[in-house]
Amino acid sequence: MKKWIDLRSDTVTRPTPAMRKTMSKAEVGDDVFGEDPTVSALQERVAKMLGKEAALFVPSGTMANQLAIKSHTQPGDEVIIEATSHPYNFEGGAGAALSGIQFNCIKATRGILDAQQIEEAIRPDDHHFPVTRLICIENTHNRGGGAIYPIDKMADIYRLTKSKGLLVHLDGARLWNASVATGIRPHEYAQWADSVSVCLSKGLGAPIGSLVAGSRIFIDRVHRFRKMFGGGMRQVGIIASAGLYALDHHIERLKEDHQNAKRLAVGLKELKRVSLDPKHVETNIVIFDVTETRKTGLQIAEAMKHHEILIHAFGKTQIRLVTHLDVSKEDVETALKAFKKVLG
Ligand code: TLP
Repeated sequence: MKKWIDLRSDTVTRPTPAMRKTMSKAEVGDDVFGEDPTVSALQERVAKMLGKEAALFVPSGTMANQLAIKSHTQPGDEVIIEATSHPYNFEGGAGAALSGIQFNCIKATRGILDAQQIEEAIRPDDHHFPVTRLICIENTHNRGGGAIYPIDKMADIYRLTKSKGLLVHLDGARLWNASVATGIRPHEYAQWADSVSVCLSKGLGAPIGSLVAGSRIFIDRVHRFRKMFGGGMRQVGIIASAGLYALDHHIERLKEDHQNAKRLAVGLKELKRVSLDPKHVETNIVIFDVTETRKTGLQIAEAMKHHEILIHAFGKTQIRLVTHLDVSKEDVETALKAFKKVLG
């Protein structure tokens, strides 16, 4: 049977045989009682990698972000965030529904805000206004085409928030990609945020799992809200072991995904009616515009299915491709040939 090439997201990876073998041997216990040794090991490992006092294992990146927002804010507070960010656009309105916050969305090129833009958005201390409490940033930035947050910008934002008594949450679902691409260690990025969420089930290839990290006091609050959100899990050492395996074996290889994404971008650039700049492809995400093809993203996605390739239409005129563990160099060449037929 021919294998479909799935470029829709790095969430589609399947656990490798070696990962499954590790999972089958995992030691487990009831993690709601704090008795799962594998979960505890994963939490300690990730806290250490991020240079934070503690970390908590949760089912998804969405829950990780929303627990952070809930734990940092009070209902009625305002959270400053970039307009195309994940927590604002792709988490089902959870910020309003679960934390009663409102987002103050700022537009920024490729998702990267700078301190000055944030400073201008911070509300004055006046009872007419909501209280600005939290800044959320995303590294890498999904809708920004996998853009890496320059660490100097993160540092400037963090320093600004400290001078104003505010907090920073970093959505680091793909922080591993940023780290591998730049050589900057995860804890070096994480020092510029009060809390960080990271995912194991995207580029790292685990079937499930994210973590929230921060100070011990903050993680105690997150733990309480995880219970409230129904995210307390029992013998989940089975899945935590997949996460530990991924941290050991699947971080360095993200470089291959980045090379594959770059190759896709360079190949697509050769097609006349496609608009993208390969130098903007810094990690494993390629977003390009198809307006000039006079076809919609959805029509192109349908046409690519005839070549057994799955892609993601973003709005009417954009397409997103994401490279990952289950996409080889050869798959990329096959995909480029198919794009040539569909768009050339
Ligand atoms: N992103 C998914 C979809 O939800 C769009 C994807 O295919 O890219 N933060 C960022 C930056 C993300 O990209 C995602 C997932 C999440 C958080 C949420 O993670 P999950 O899907 O585990 O809730």
